[in-house]
Amino acid sequence: MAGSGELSSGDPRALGKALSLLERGGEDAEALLRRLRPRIGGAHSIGLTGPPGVGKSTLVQALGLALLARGERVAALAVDPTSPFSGGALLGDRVRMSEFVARGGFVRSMATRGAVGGLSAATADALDLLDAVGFPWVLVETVGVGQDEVDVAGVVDTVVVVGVAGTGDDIQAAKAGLLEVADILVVNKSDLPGTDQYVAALSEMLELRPPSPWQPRLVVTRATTGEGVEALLAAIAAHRAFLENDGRRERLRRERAARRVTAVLTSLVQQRVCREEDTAYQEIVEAVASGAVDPYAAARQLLERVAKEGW
Ligand SMILES: Nc1nc2c(ncn2[C@@H]2O[C@H](COP(=O)(O)OP(=O)(O)OP(=O)(O)O)[C@@H](O)[C@H]2O)c(=O)[nH]1
Ligand SMILES: [Mg+2]
Repeated sequence: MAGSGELSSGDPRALGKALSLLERGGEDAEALLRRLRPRIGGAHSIGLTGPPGVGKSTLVQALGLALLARGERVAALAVDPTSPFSGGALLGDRVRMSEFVARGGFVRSMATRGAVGGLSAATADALDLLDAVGFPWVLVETVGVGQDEVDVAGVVDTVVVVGVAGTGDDIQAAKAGLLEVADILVVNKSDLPGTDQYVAALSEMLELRPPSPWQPRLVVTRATTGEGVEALLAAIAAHRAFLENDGRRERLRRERAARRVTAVLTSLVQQRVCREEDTAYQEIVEAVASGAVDPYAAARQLLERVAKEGW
């Protein structure tokens, strides 16, 4: 992509184009990431996840505004695993984030598409780009409580799981394993009835956890008025400081690198080996379907064939 060398956090149009390029994937995307690589490493990313409608976008905007008011540059990514569309798709979010954008915040929506390595890989690429162009803070909103959200949580530095009182969503989130990956738990809509009891129940649950080097913080917010947002920023700062200790950030980087390589490798192998138009592939799938060959032997045969043919 011509001119990508001049990509900067102050040029939303060029950034939007570059993010679209990453989303599409392919050689140009890889070349862009390669060029950006030396500039990566300064950003802190914060994932906000939780059930639909709990106030994640409102909270992202409130956090974004608080950071902008401190003179920081902030980008927000809205990742929607359920939508095949991107760019302008999450119109609701655009509206909810209009003040953030008016004050110089950068917002972008991302969708699943067919990214090599899946949604979490695409998100990791987008985070690299936003990091490299100089955003010190990147906020990532992910909608839902499924495996995609848990995967996306694995690519951000600080995971904030957002819930509200009285919906039973907490049980759903616990089932999906989201509470396990939370660095910070937020109870939003503190103006709703039942908030105190919900907070008490969550605190109890946190106390019952086995001790760990980082004990998840619990923060109560009212995103629509900004109440509790400073406390949330303080909890984020505490988690960030925690990561800087004892080489934790380096270890995290290493773990993530391993996961990313594995995700990309898995996709590449699948793309090369499992081609629906390939008759040898079709035959072996048929053989498994009819019970003549077991799936393990089939997979090994396919791998061996490609290894012989060359990649
Ligand atoms: N009463 C109350 N309403 C809130 C609060 N925070 C957000 N809301 C409202 O809750 C609704 C949903 O907020 P969003 O920020 O869109 O929630 P979301 O979690 O991003 O929703 P999805 O992206 O659809 O999952 C909006 O009408 C907000 O104005 C709050 O603290 N109190
Ligand atoms: Mg939202």
